[in-house]
Amino acid sequence: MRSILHVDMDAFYASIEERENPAIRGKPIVVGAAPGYRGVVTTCSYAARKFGVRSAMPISRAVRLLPPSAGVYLPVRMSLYASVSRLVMAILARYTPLVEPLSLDEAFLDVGASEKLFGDARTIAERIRGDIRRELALPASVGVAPNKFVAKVASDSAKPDGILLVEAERVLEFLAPLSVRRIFGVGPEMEAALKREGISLIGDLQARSPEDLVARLGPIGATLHALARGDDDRPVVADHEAKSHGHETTFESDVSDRRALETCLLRFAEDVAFDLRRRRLVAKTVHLKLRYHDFTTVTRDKSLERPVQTAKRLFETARDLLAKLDPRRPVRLIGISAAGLRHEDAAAQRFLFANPEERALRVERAMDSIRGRYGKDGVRPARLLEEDQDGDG
Ligand code: TTP
Ligand code: MG
Repeated sequence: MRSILHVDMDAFYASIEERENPAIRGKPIVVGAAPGYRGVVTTCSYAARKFGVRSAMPISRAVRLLPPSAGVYLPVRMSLYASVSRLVMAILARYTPLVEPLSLDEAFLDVGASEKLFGDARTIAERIRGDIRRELALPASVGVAPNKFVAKVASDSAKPDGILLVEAERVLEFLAPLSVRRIFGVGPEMEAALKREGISLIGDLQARSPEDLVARLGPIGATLHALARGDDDRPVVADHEAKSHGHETTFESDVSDRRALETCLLRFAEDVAFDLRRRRLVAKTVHLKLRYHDFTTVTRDKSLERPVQTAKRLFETARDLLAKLDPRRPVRLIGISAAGLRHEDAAAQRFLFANPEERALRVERAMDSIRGRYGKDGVRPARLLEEDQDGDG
């Protein structure tokens, strides 16, 4: 029996806005287009949902349900939400390498192999909710079930700020009273087609034979029948399958200033390192790529004695590689990537990281959490800030 978690943040963008501004806490919050303009509600807080406001609703309709005098209307701040998302995913990665993000605010986890280490699936779910609440001051809901489909339906039922465990023996009775709309892919049209067959609840699907459903609905009938019975053997596919991870950029005009190139490398190293830590990976090799003004491209790499996951070490290594190249040739593109990726192993971590790396790692981990609170630009090494003040950011 597998143990699958579906973690989904509650009213994600609205909860972040609420966290950022104590003055609006508890008020009905709508994130999306500005009142009086065209556009839709991206999301809204549960307090706003009481007024009937929903995601994807035209903002004009939201304003009729919830006048701006009674609620708080805010624009979307995507980069803030994305940086918080990275921290949410980093918390999830503490409990298993098998994390499959579906969007910024939700992911599946297979925690079967983690139970020895962290406790049973429910305990892991509680710990995750606790970590997210404590470290990010945000609410999350978690569904726990034998497979993805049931876990996702369960997290939906647990909302807001809840947890729901559906044991294998209870899957059928859990699903039976729910609307067929709770099955992903069943939209208004399919709902109407099912209704014509006398089917409105998942239990109605359970009561039919798969042959009957296929005869009436076509091949989709078989899928609906399987899902209605809670049969779903899709694996959780982790997002760190990638063999290397990097960043590169092409300059608008060629650059021959060494310092500017280094600044660029430092910035990329930060992003790459942040991502490595989020995915609980360490890198054994650093690659540097340069394309010169004449389009000749050179790559250099260096394998490290001990795997790294800090911007400091990635940057130093890339800078050393850069130092060996001809400083006079104007550069058109520069890139850095981390390769030889492997999982940071909680137990092995102690001896894997050399001391200087360990110190840098503590500092950068601390920066990760500030980054989540204040967005990517909340924290930057002093050198990058200097650069920004020069108007060169
Ligand atoms: P959801 O998880 O669907 O919604 P939510 O987190 O706001 O609320 P809840 O899960 O508690 O029901 O989506 C996550 C974020 O994705 C959401 O905060 C805003 C964004 N989003 C869109 O941009 N467009 C959409 O149509 C939806 C539904 C969400
Ligand atoms: Mg959500």
